[in-house]
Amino acid sequence: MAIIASNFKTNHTRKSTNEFIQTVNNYLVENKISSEVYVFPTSTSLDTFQTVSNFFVGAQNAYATKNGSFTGEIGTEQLDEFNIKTILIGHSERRHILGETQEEIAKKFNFYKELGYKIIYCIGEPLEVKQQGLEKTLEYIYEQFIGIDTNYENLILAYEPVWAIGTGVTATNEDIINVHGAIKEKISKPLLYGGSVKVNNVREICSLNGVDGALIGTASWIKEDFIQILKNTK
Ligand code: G2H
Repeated sequence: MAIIASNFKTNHTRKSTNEFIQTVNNYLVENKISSEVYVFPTSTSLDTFQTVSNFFVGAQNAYATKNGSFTGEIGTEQLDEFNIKTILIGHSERRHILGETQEEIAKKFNFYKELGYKIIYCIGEPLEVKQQGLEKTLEYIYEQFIGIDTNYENLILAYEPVWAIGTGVTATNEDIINVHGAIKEKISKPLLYGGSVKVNNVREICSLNGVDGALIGTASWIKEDFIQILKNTK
């Protein structure tokens, strides 16, 4: 059974999010889809998911706090209002654009772990590291596990090579198999692949050894495409 997750990033309004989820939810209700489906909308649309039943909704980000003075952030007091118990942590855009350090990421991980949240934890190397070969790539990735309890029961991992994110360049099957195989030897958790997964390659990627599903950005933002992705992986 594949795990399929859509990361909206900074896309969709409340109106279009609502249309998306109603259409996807209807499709899931009417069809026998065995995939475990996750959607990560923007924070401003988290409440629009209160009427759906057939998939999990998660926060793309939240601070390691219940509430307090953290301008621009949300905490568990806000997530609780919408019964959100799933969170994405360690996404490359938060690491590389928003400047989150491994220490901050580990703190966030441990905070949400203590509360029992399902965590989708992202790891992945930039291009200059990939170019140094598999050994260096794995070294870099293992550093992204510092401070992270990889035995946590509600943990799903996502390998997202930075050079493949939003670029249209998908990792090769060999890249994916090598990295997933190495991670799986050390950590026995579901492991998704992310990075330019598309309607026409999702089935093949999800069938590779060591791949338990996909975390998808760009190709999942149009509801018809996301439904096609679900069809291709059911
Ligand atoms: C990787 C992925 C979703 P995209 O960030 O997390 O995005 O599919 O656009 O590469």
